[in-house]
Amino acid sequence: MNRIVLGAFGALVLLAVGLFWLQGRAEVEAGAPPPVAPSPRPTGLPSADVAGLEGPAPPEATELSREQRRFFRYDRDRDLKITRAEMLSTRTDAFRDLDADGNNLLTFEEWAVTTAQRFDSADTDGNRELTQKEFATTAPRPSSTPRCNC
Ligand SMILES: [Ca+2]
Ligand SMILES: [Ca+2]
Ligand SMILES: [Ca+2]
Repeated sequence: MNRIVLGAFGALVLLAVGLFWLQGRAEVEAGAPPPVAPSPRPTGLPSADVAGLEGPAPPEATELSREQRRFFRYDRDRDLKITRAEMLSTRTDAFRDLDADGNNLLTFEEWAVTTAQRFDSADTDGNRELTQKEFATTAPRPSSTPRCNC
């Protein structure tokens, strides 16, 4: 008999807790602000009245002076100093073109290669001398573009 009373009492306690929980939840929902209605979305393209307004100027690179450009042509590592090697490096390709055997020494024959080749091509009989007729073939060709008489 005690068990039945104790079970009924437990069921009543659980029922009371459930009612209390439901009532509290209902009060929280009643105290909440009403839901905000979503604002209507604009249907047209966005626009603004910008008459009389001026935006900031876009960034621009500063123009280097002619002397600065010449300086940076030599200053390969951009340390704002030109070493002797940097200054002479512009001549390296031309030197290597002349140094036919690649020994980093320039003989007279290597240095005068253009003239030597011109002599060899003009010396048609191969006797290591040029006649007037052979020498005439070494004359520079007239330029196809007219010279300016400015
Ligand atoms: Ca440098
Ligand atoms: Ca050489
Ligand atoms: Ca000859």
